[in-house]
Amino acid sequence: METRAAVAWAAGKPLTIETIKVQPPKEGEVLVEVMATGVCHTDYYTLSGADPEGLFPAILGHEGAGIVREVGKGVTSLAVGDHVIPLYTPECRQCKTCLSQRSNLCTAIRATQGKGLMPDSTSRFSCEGVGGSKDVFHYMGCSTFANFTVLPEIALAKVRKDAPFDKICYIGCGVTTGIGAVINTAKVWPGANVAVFGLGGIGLNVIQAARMVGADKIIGIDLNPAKAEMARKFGMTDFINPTEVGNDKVVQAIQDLTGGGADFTFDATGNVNVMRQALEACHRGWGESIVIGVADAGKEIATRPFQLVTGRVWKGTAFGGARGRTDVPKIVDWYMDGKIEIDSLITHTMPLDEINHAFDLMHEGKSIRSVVIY
Ligand code: NAD
Ligand code: DAO
Ligand code: ZN
Repeated sequence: METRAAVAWAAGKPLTIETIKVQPPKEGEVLVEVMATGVCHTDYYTLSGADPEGLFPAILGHEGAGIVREVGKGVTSLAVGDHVIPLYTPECRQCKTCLSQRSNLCTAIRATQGKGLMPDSTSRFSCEGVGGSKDVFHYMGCSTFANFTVLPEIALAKVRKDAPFDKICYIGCGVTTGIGAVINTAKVWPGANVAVFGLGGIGLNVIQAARMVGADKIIGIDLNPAKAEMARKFGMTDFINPTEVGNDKVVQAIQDLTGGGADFTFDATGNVNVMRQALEACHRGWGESIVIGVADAGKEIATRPFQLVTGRVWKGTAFGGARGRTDVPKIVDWYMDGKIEIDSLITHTMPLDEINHAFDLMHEGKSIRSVVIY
């Protein structure tokens, strides 16, 4: 079939809207009509060329929601008409990692997904370019910047049909990452003191989850004071602007507010110096720091080992530790039941033709999340 897609032809070049060909789903695969997709920093990171694993040409996008239009042979858990959220972290329920129940990093299709291909090592996308038709790579196994995309069955969470696509697409990455980091990875307890570095699309979801589980102090840290207002609405109790207090005083400021350090801290900036501050702002003996931010290629983290010897714990989280097919439908329910807020985080919507504007808004710090509605 043919469909419209925003194609990334080369690093550093804007996406262009093209008519592409999509091959039908093969065994174990599903054709999805994408109804809405968020535009996330990770899409831009790859488009910019900074991602050493970025492949071109590709169809980016990994934060979508849509409807199953066709199922391949052997698909049993999904049927035509089901509403789904694509998962860049699949859940096969059969690999060593899935069976262990210790991690969400399913390995079933990891090798081919990382190469921009479907599990049989081919692409379902092609496009006429200079010099004829070219195969186009998949991205994070999702490619939600195409109106129709193909995914393995194990990379789709089936969700309720009354949930609005233009809101729940954000559960495909940002919401689940922030909320899952609190609930699955840190397991923040009621009454805990929490500090969140970076009050963007991820940090705000960390804050709302911390409030949901009954955290006591929820301290937000951001260089941009304009971020404080929204963060307060989501549950932030105290704000620290490193520029105002002095960057070298941030850890002390958190220790002062919490009587010795936070029980849990979260990095949602991707800056390795901030990751160090977050670790060192943890309470001696038990504080845990969760790295959510993805640092630029080649960056390394450092602290004095004595910080760990004296009981602080450094952890990371991918997709909030969520097992997508199991946990994502529950998060959709939380949204529909009013337990979590999404609407006000989606600050901009646009048609596919204007997708490059979403990147402009991101860089100008004007958006929390932009959503493309097909
Ligand atoms: P964002 O740009 O919306 O928010 C980042 C915030 O950090 C901004 O408000 C910015 O002002 C603030 N900031 C930047 N430098 C700072 C500093 N030195 N001190 C304090 N605040 C600072 O980004 P986002 O969408 O919220 O994503 C945050 C990070 O999470 C990114 O690195 C992204 O790649 C990563 N991420 C990780 C996962 C995962 O599964 N681990 C999933 C999605 C995104
Ligand atoms: O299993 O090794 C693996 C790959 C896991 C990929 C998880 C990606 C998490 C961070 C990506 C952030 C953006 C959306
Ligand atoms: Zn698995």
